[in-house]
Amino acid sequence: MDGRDLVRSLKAVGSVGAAQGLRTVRAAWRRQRADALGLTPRGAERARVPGVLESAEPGPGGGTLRFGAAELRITVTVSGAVFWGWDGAGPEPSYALAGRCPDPDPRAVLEPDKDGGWRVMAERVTVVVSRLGAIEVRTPGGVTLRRDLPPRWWEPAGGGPARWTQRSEVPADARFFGLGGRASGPRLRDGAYRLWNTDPGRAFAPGDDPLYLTMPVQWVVSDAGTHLVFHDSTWDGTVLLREGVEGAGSGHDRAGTSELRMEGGPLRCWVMVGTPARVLLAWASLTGAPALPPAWALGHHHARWGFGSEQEVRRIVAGYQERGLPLDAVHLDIDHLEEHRVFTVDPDRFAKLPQLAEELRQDGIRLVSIVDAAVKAEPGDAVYDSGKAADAFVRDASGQLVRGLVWPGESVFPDFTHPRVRRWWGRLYEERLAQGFSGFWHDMNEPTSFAAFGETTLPRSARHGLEGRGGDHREAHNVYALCMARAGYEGLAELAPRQRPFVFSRSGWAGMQRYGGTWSGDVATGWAGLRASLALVLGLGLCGVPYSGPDVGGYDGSPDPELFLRWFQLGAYLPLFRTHAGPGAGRREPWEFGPEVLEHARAALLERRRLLPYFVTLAQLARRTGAPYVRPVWWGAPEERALRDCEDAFLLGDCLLVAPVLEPGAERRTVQLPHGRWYDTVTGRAYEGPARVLADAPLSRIPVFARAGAVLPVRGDDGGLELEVWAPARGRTGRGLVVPDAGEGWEEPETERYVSRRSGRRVVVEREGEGGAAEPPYPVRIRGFGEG
Ligand code: NBV
Repeated sequence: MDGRDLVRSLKAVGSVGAAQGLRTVRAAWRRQRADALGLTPRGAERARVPGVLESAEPGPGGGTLRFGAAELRITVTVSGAVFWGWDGAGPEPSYALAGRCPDPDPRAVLEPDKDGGWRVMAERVTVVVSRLGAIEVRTPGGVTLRRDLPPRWWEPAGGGPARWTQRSEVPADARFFGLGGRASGPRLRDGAYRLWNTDPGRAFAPGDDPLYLTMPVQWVVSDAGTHLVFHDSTWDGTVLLREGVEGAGSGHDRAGTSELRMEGGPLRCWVMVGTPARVLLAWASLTGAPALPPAWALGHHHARWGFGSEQEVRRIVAGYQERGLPLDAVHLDIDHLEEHRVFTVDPDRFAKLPQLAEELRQDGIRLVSIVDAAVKAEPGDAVYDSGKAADAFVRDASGQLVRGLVWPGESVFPDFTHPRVRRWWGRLYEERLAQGFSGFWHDMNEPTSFAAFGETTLPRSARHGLEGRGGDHREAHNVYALCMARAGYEGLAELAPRQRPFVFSRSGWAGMQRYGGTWSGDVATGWAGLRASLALVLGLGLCGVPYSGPDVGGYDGSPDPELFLRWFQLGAYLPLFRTHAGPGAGRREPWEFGPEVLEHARAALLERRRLLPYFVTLAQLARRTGAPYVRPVWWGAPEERALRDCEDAFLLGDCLLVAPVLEPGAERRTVQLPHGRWYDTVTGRAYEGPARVLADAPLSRIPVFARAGAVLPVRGDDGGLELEVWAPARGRTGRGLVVPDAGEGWEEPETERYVSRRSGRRVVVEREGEGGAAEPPYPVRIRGFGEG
């Protein structure tokens, strides 16, 4: 958004003060840019490559290899993940790691390889290093999954951080995924993907890159196997991807390539190899278990920028209730704040917020508050005053506070990379809790500042604490939101110790799942935006962030009834199911689109409510195993190429396959089914996979398939838990897991395991336990029986 657009939209939402503020801050911004340019110029640079291997020294889990001009340390850890770092880089300190680096695997040993190279052999992976510093990751069977060419550094002759490039080759048939939230995914085609969290400044669509949440986390899926590679540097960078080409007939294969260019930071990486489930388990054990959302956060959320008043909130809630539409949370955007200041409430329009919150809570509806990162720079503003006293705000190299322009006008930015500042910020949520809020929606934390010129974030020379190490914004930028999420999460856990915090954040980085989830930001209203919103959820899930979802209906425009409904139907199967839009956009209440849409939206809402126990289980399993709720259809069979290339369907846990309608006018669609029997959950019709089938997709529903044998927990008509069991194919068995709702505290309920099998003309379901199989403690409903 440029300066003029901003003034227009500020006026549109009634923020004339902020609009005037923009004009006065522009000049200051011009100075800030000059300061950004004031970073020591890089000047002449010298290129360096590792040189020739001179010596090798075995150590725990691997060892150290010394080259003529660089040193490489390799460690295989007990979690099966492999670490390597150049030039003395170790795994710590790291913003991504959940705790200390896992212990080295004592069974992994460094030993000589052929041609003067060395290798480390571990249970699930072999790493081979050539005498010039190329690194190959191989399966235990010896098939190459990735080959990193020797890296190259560019070092400023006058000193300062080195830039570096790492070029890698992957099998010709490989597909790339991940890199955080990418609108053009889930399969990342040839192109440049930047690693710099960015507010695109307008509603985004496929092709807009980067977005709010980038991560140097890459998945490579090929016939030979699956691996995740994480380059643990928070600096700005770019990944250039090029898929390979397989030689036709007698032609040669052209390997796929991934080239990472980093502006700085250590050259170190982690690699995880195995089935997708194993890879994410290793990733979650390294970077932390996903925070568990409370059950209400797995229901339906309704947000809007511009509810305007308590009366309006009540009116919307009543609209849901009168029509029998389930609603679990209402989100208040910046318009409920006093002059858009963080941690305030507009006393006129939201005079009795705690009372409203209590009323809603009685009806089973929670209030969620937006929390922006920036603080209005105005003496007298309580947050500003206390932050100033706590020396909490980002300064420039000369010691001046760095100022930007955000919704409240001229603003300053807490330095969340400082533990002391995180503690200060965390305590501010006390005010939100007193207002009755149950959840928190972090925004504008890339961080974003509306600049009239150049980049809309802080100057690169801005100083940050970086956990006491000190550094500038080039290093802190990408972890700013991660640290804000940590501040909020830890603050809330301390303020309300009996309650699990519920936080989700627009921006973030590797490891953010420890504190909460995210949403897809301002996705453009349109069919392309609908497609992008699924790509984001899938990509983020593979990067370890299982809880996310789009603004259903899109953020900016007015969806036609069909688009709204199709988006709503998709949203009903995504972890965060939220309708939301910005000012000037059409409304997003389901009854605004005519009676037919209302009826079908109601069906989607009721189905979501019925599936709530399944969502609760998926959330718990994500916490325990790292597996996202929403998984690519290749999750169980990454070697199946047709599944790798399927981008328009997803698995919801182990039991369901959801095939949303992503184009206008479709009344049926093709669906790529993985191996096994699948039932259309509405017609009960059975299909045998692997197959490409044509499924009915009338306006009333999107196709959803259940895996034969699946046992899934659902909510019965009386509100109690029931097991829905899809008949296993003859001679086969099935299974399912149930984790009962833990409430809002920290209790960790046990995972219940169920098996299903056929016995003559019946389907038998049993609970597995130490004392043998037992009757399930819930009513059981068998589906799909008789079809095959
Ligand atoms: O707080 C206003 C919006 C919010 O509705 C949206 O969800 C965020 O992604 N916010 C962005 C700031 C507006 C930027 C144009």
